[in-house]
Amino acid sequence: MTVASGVQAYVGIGANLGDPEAQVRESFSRLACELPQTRLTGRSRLFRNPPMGPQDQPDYVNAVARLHTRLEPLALLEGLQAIECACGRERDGTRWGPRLLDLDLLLFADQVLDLPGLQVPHPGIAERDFVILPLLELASGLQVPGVGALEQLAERFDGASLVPIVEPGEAVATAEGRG
Ligand code: A4P
Ligand code: MG
Repeated sequence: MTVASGVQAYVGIGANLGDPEAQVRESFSRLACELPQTRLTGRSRLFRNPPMGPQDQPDYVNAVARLHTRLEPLALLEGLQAIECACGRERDGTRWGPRLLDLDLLLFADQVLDLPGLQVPHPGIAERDFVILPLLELASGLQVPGVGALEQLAERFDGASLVPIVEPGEAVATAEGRG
């Protein structure tokens, strides 16, 4: 099933087992290559941050991807779950438990959906600094349907618990700059 001219969709990426940074980077590549009728059009920085929910689990690395897709929402979710599986994600039923890779469909155009197995905007989006602040890097001016203006949602967070992960190339540039 496809949406004729295509729409913008945003995907929240999270990982806290294995090598979370590598898995998040790999998921960007997979989002770019493995989803039919879909292009990766933006990627936020990666942020390390403490777990929301049970605290006896490692820190997370989170990021957000922007897609342009002609898939219908449920087909896109299916594609995201296939990528989670390909990256070794196993579901043991633990709510907010540790994971190799989690891909959440945050937003799909300006749609509000409450379907069996798919709620959009993703529930809890407004309470999560690790979603709202990376999203802001890709979508300033965005209205989160049924929730509010992204800029206003972001004002509630100081970003103190989100530590940006420096790209390997950036680290070299900084070191050279000091020399
Ligand atoms: N589902 C419904 N709507 C959606 C949607 N918009 N996107 C259904 C994706 N899935 C959606 O998801 C459970 C079911 O939700 C799916 O079968 C799908 O049909 P899941 O990925 O199997 O389970 P989950 O992710 O453990 O559940 P949940 O409650 O969605 O967890 P969250 O909200 O993803 O939270 N702390 C930090 N710092 N960073 C994190 O990324 N993530 C979690 C998990 C906990 N703590 C975290 C982080
Ligand atoms: Mg999930």
